[in-house]
Amino acid sequence: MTQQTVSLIGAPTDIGAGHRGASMGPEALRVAGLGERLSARGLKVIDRGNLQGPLNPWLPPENGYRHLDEVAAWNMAVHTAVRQELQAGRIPVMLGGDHCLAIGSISAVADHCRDTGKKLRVLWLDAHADFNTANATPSGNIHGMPVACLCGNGPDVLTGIGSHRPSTSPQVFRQVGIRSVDEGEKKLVREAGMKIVDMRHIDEVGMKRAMEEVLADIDEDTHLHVSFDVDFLDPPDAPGVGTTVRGGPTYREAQLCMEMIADTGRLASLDIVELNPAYDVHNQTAELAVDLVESLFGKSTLIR
Ligand code: 5AB
Ligand code: MN
Ligand code: MN
Ligand code: MN
Repeated sequence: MTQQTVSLIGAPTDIGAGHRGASMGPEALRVAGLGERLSARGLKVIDRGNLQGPLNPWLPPENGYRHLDEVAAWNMAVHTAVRQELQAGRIPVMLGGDHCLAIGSISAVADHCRDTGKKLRVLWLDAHADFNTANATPSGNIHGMPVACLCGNGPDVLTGIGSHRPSTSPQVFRQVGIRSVDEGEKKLVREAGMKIVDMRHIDEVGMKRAMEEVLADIDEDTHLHVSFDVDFLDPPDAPGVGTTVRGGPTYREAQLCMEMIADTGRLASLDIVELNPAYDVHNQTAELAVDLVESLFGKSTLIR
């Protein structure tokens, strides 16, 4: 098999979040050894450094959106960088930054899939559904809206990123680990038919069966994108995020989730987002994220 190349793309901003500090995420992941660990997996790793964008002006929301222009600027930079790496045949790994940046990365992946005739599947690993709109949001924070924007439900400056509006559709997504959905957002996910494996379902059937369901219709034509919001994990293991929600997957459950994704052999792009070193303890959440990403790229106990 030819050696795969991974491109690390830092997007150091907390422009879409309600807490400051996710802007330090890319460096914390590097310090935790992300590049070295992926190299040790046999991947070629290129670190593209960090993208640049506007500073966080830390202003209140306007018309339901906080920092809309700045969020658009960051996402355009992410879109361009991710698109470029995909066109060069590499696996882009976008290091957030907050989760609003998935608008840029996933719109780029969707454009790439249209060009190459691949079928896009997005695994959204998160405590939250991130399907809010200006009307439904309790906060105005755009990191709670990327899935809606990617499905065409959002402001023009965000839904218009990339060559197709909407970039994608609810059918493309499978959400895993969900345990916090706002009142108005619940109606939106139901109406959209969003496929959500919530924590109750994982409690009931176990992570193994839940992931079998999620991965069932992945085939050799599938481009698999994983959007890994670190608040997916259980807060005692992963305190370094701005928006903790108790009752997430345990360390073992999260490992199994990642290993089963790796087994498909279809992982082609990744976001690691919402890591917030300002809330972390000795970089433990970054180290845990790196550990899980190794599993996502195929590390297992007895093979390789
Ligand atoms: B994250 C909340 N639903 O919209 C909102 O971490 C939280 O990217 C959003 O999943 C959390 O403000 C966004 C209450
Ligand atoms: Mn999220
Ligand atoms: Mn989240
Ligand atoms: Mn968050």
